Amino acid sequence: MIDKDIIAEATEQLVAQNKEKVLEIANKVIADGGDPMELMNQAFIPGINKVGDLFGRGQLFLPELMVAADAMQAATDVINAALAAKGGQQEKKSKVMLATVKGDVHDIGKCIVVSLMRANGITVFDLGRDVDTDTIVEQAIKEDVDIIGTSALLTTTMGQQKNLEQALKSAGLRDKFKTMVGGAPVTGRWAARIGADAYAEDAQDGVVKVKELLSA
Ligand code: B1M
Repeated sequence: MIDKDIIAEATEQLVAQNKEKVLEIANKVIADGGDPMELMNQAFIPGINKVGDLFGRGQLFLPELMVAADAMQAATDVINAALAAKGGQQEKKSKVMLATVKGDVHDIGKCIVVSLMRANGITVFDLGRDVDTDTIVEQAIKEDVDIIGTSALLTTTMGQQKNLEQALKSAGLRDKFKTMVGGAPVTGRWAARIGADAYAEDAQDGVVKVKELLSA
């Protein structure tokens, strides 16, 4: 367990957009053997959510949101490197493709999902962010993946997840792939409504859902 004062300090420094301090704390916690996902889930995600709330309420502006996002990205890089170092025997059988949908550049959460899946031995093809549906379908065929996962952080880009379902259906490919959706505004209801096979609330849930989909 990471000391609760360190957790509180990490959250506070992220909200204060202090990248240097955020990095210092992240590196120290990892060097001291702290759990990278505990630091992410208990400190940095609540911190960036607070930043998002302040931005949403007009108490913090876009330039500050961008500085906080940069600090969050730096912290995520440290966490992801620690997860990668933990390894994870790659299971060649399970192949997942992940992308943040077209029109959406939010990729911090998607990158955490990628890292945690890899740390759990899942082979992941990461297409990045702002990826259009045609590219997702083309690459899924090319890499012969089992699951296509999409992330959407904007209410205006969630529709891209529905477009993917429709594109797969029209191409006669819907049964070839399982689909999974995630992202802050995405819900299980949305997944059911668009016909996705699974919804994952966070990175851990993403790993669980991949395993469930592959054993189904
Ligand atoms: Co923006 N942004 N942003 N933003 N941003 C939100 C999403 C917003 C809710 C903030 C707010 O107003 N309160 C709001 C959206 C409102 C809405 O849609 N109704 C918003 C807005 C408005 C915008 C802009 C339009 C602002 C502007 O330009 N005026 C703009 C849009 C740009 C675009 O995409 N076209 C914009 C830009 C940005 C930055 C570039 C500054 C930056 C992103 C940097 C980056 O990602 N490289 C940014 C950030 C950082 C945020 C907030 C503050 C934080 C997002 C984040 O990183 N969360 C966000 C507020 C919020 O979400 N509370 C906000 C931490 C991350 C770990 O969580 O991504 O949810 P999350 O991922 C989780 C789970 O959702 C899940 O697992 C992850 C780990 O637990 N998950 C999956 C995610 N994908 C998954 C896929 C899976 C499984 C699980 O399987 C497929």
